[in-house]
Amino acid sequence: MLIITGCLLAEDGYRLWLRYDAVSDKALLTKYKTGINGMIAGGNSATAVIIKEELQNGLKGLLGKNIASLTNIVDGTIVAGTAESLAVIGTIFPLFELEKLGKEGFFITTSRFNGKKVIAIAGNTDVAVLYGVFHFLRLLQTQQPIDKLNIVSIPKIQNRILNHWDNLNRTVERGYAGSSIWDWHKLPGYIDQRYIDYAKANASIGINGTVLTNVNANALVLTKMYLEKVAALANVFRPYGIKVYLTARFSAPVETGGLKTADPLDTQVREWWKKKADEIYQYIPDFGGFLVKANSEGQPGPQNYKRTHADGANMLADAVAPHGGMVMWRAFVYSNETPDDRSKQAYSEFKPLDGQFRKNVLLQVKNGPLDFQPREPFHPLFGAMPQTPLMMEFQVTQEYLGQATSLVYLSTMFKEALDADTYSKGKGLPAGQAGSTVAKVVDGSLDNYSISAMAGVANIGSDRNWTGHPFAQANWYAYGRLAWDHDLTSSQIADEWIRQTFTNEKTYITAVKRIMMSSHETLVNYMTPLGLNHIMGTGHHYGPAPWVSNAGRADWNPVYFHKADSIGIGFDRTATGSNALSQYAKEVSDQWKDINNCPDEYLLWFHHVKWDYKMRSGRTLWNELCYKYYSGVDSIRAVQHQWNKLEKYVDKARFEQVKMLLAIQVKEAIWWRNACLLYFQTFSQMPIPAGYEKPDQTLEYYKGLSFPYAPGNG
Ligand code: GCW
Repeated sequence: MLIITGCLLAEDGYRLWLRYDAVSDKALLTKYKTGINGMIAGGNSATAVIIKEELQNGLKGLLGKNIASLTNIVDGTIVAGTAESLAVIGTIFPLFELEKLGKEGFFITTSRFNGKKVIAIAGNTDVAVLYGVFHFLRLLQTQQPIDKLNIVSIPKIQNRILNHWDNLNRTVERGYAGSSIWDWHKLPGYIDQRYIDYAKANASIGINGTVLTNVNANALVLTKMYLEKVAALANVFRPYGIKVYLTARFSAPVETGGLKTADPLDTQVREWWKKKADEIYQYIPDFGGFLVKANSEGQPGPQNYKRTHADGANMLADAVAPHGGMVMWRAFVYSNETPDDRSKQAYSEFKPLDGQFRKNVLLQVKNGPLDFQPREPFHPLFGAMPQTPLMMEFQVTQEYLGQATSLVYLSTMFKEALDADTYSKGKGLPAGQAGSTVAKVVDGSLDNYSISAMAGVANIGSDRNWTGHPFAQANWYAYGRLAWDHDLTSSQIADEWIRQTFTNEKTYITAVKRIMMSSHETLVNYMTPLGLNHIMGTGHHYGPAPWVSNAGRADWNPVYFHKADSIGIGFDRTATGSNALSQYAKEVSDQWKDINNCPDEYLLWFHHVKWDYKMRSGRTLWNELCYKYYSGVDSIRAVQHQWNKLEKYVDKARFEQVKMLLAIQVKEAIWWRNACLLYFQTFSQMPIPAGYEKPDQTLEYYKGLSFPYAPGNG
């Protein structure tokens, strides 16, 4: 029998990917142990203290020996610091080399100093060195050779931010992992260990900002009582290189400031925000700035006063600018009055405002034009506003992707958006040139943005394992790693994550990586194949409800999005329909406008397709739809089977958790398949092809299900 040390202990998932269990490969362990004999970490800052502790704790766990803090270099010394904090760093790395790293980049290099072998971890700031230390520990955790290191790593995006949709009453909008980790009531006096561990986990993947509060904002967080609490959190996060941001409720001057208006061009209002910003910076000198959801889904905004989004954003930008702060203004808007295709509205609203924003404003754009659906084409704003820094907003929490019960690795979905080619004319590229990817828009390289950022809506909560589903940790991890370097592959990231979170055992890694890499496609197949979208239950978005037609407004209804009728299914967004396609560069719309050319993935997103339309596969559309739904269920059943074979590689606790969750996921997949096909069949009037198992419930049964207390409902 195979004995795997370290993984048969009870695991509750709290340690995330920072477990630092003993290196299981004995030969490698011996190499590591002989190669690492001491450490010298420079500096006295709070960050420098963390660097020392992290190295010592990490190495103790991984190597099973205490690594002494030395004063003199011996063979096998880790030297970690900046040129200022540690002279040896300045000797090993010429200044011009260090300069290339900027504020956050790091080197990890094996070198010699006075004839002694050293492993040098260097950066220009203590936080950069901390990033390097975490990377070094990652090398050991993933059992990589360390005898010849020559690593240089510089983040491609400056601001790598988590967005918490956490409310002051500790509920979390679209949160599926318990309640908010921010215990506002006990702050500022009580500092939960979780805050420190949260900061550490984020720093280990390069996340350097956190928006503490929901974009559906509460003005109270900007009052003195809460600012003291926010400051306490900021103090915890600062040494880990993490800045705190808050959501700004646009009507705060009225709600908490006693003013009669929140008009962004009103002098009193502008003064109020300036004073508010000054006050915030007194509490939190390195406050990052504001995130704003305005004139969207009932949130107040400048349009209440007939002003533009630019007027609103610029007012806040002027308030934080003297302190070096920035404003992230969300592009997720769609109006009550506009009858136009909802997916077009953000572009229509913001594109004309290009060039009108202050330098410290970023427009925060969701990956797709609608709303975090399992699959969307990229948002047409990317590439369309060369004079405005656009930042990416991904949703890490799985609102529309199976919530807490589904194993879905989101990295492949994130990469799909980042790698998409906008064909926009970037500086230095002729119009229509391939290679103007969304990633290059976001990292600023295409249009020379002076600031760049990425946001991920967090999936973190008070559950012991942070994210509810043990595999949801991978999405937090992947988000951070991609924000640092969007060129990493999803497979690489999965590999790292599995090794650190579970084991370095090859059989396990290969099997689990395969499960993760296909998990998104599997979910798309059994939920929203061929470009379908937004057919989830109303409000909570749990489970299928394609039949709903009575939601508060037309464009909240699934029937609005799938448009099934006796002829076919899908939303015509070509010139004969809403012409949303015209918002993309010609090269892009040319690929998608012809029904025979459009990739299957986006077919029903852009076209209303006849039920008997002949697909690439040779099947009719109806049969293809059946095929997709059935293969989605088959795939997740196969995953269940594969997981059961991995029992011996996983600790009992997590093995059983995933096993139970997969059983739920299979049930939910069958529910999705049956409910959707039975419903769409009422239009197609075509049979589910022979050979497929028949739905075991009626459409009426599925329509009758209700979930009054489904979690995360805003
Ligand atoms: O997807 C929708 C969610 C809302 C959310 C909104 C947004 C915070 O259902 O809960 O509100 O997106 O992104 O603003």
